[in-house]
Amino acid sequence: MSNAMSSMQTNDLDAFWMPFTANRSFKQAPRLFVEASGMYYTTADGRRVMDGTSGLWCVNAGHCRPEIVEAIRKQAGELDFAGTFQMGHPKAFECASRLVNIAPPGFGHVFFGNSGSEAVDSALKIALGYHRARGNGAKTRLIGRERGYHGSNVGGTSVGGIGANRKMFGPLLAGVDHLRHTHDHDRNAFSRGQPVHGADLADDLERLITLHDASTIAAVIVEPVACSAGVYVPPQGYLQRLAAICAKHDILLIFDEVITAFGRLGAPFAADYFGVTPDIITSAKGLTNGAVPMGAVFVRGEIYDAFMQGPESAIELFHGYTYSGHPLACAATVATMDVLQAEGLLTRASELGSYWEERVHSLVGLPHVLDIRNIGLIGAIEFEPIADAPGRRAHARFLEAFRRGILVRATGDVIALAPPLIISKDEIDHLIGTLAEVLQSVDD
Ligand code: PXG
Ligand code: PLP
Repeated sequence: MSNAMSSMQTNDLDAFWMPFTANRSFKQAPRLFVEASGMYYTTADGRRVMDGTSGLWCVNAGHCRPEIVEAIRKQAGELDFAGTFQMGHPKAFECASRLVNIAPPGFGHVFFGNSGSEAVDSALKIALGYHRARGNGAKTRLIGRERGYHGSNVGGTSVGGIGANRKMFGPLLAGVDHLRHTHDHDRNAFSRGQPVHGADLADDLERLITLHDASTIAAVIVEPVACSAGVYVPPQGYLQRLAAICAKHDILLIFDEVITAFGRLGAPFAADYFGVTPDIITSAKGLTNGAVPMGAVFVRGEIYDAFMQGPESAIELFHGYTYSGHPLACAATVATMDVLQAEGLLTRASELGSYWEERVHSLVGLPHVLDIRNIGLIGAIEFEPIADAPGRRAHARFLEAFRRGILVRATGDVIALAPPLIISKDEIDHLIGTLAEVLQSVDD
């Protein structure tokens, strides 16, 4: 028995208030991982479970990659912590330089936090500060989108568009509004890649501009592919149109690429994949391959330059975190970029994409399947909801999949898939084949 397993038996599960979890039912029948390697987790009772979700969409290069583990280990023994407020350490600068080298053209500067949520709140504050620095202090409204997920901090929750995540917290930030979501089941069900219908939904921004006036709007934040709420792929032309409307009205466009950055779609960033250039890009997760918490905000040169005014001795941005550019996170990021680049993982999803698409769509016709969506190495299977029990159908399939040795993610009535980018075709067959058995076997 491993140490981790024996200590679990003496552990009390009560103290840890788990995030986004049904704590009481989990603690009655816990699902615990104790080890991981490559495509697989090992459970506390010694079973191997194939990771169909890259952890929580973050372990893009596979688990416990020796190069990343070693870089973290070395850094921890060499320089455990050094702040980055009026001080610095070389790894943070090396890390930032590496990142801007793979970012889309024009994104020459990067700000660090510790999570996607912090990246989002940083990006929103940078957008507000940018307009103010240019004398447009009335541009303070923030626009999100229905079904968007931008993390759990107050700013991200406010621009987020998932009702369940908002309703227990009251009004949140003032001056926020939301675009319509882009999902159109009737016209786009079973689309392969980007749906054909719905570019015109970007015009919903014109409606909000009419309502609030562009002179009050600072930024629009959207996920290029809305993953958390159930995988909504942008209709063809939608992002281009949204970017054009933002540019016309001096509204900053923020792409929240916490999931899509670092290869998930088959290009380094979704901005590259869709050929649309936002003003700010948020990222996290795959940045460190999930091994150390880290978030990063990429900004275009004009944005950074707008802050670099006034006396050179003055602080330009009154914002930051104790752990902005933490040495361990920076070491993990540099090692992750080494692995992603050496193994071609930033573009591997484009090579596997059509195989993946075929296999994911092979689930059509199985019981209760209402829709199937895919892009890059992301897949989603949506089920007809059970009346009065939304989400139960996907959750039951998630549990049965775990029992059969594959990890998938249930969100609402959707099962989402996003395996590590190292997955082989045989492993795709195993993942989808097992999921097909699950869909055939659950009787509800
Ligand atoms: N923005 C986006 C687009 C995200 O997907 C965040 C911000 C917040 O990141 P942090 O690191 O603060 O969690 C996310 C995170 C799921 C799932 O299963 C998705 C996320 C997190 C946990 C679970 O869909 N997305
Ligand atoms: N709360 C208190 C009392 C603090 O002193 C600090 C940081 O100095 C924070 C919150 C913010 O913590 P962090 O910088 O880790 O986000």
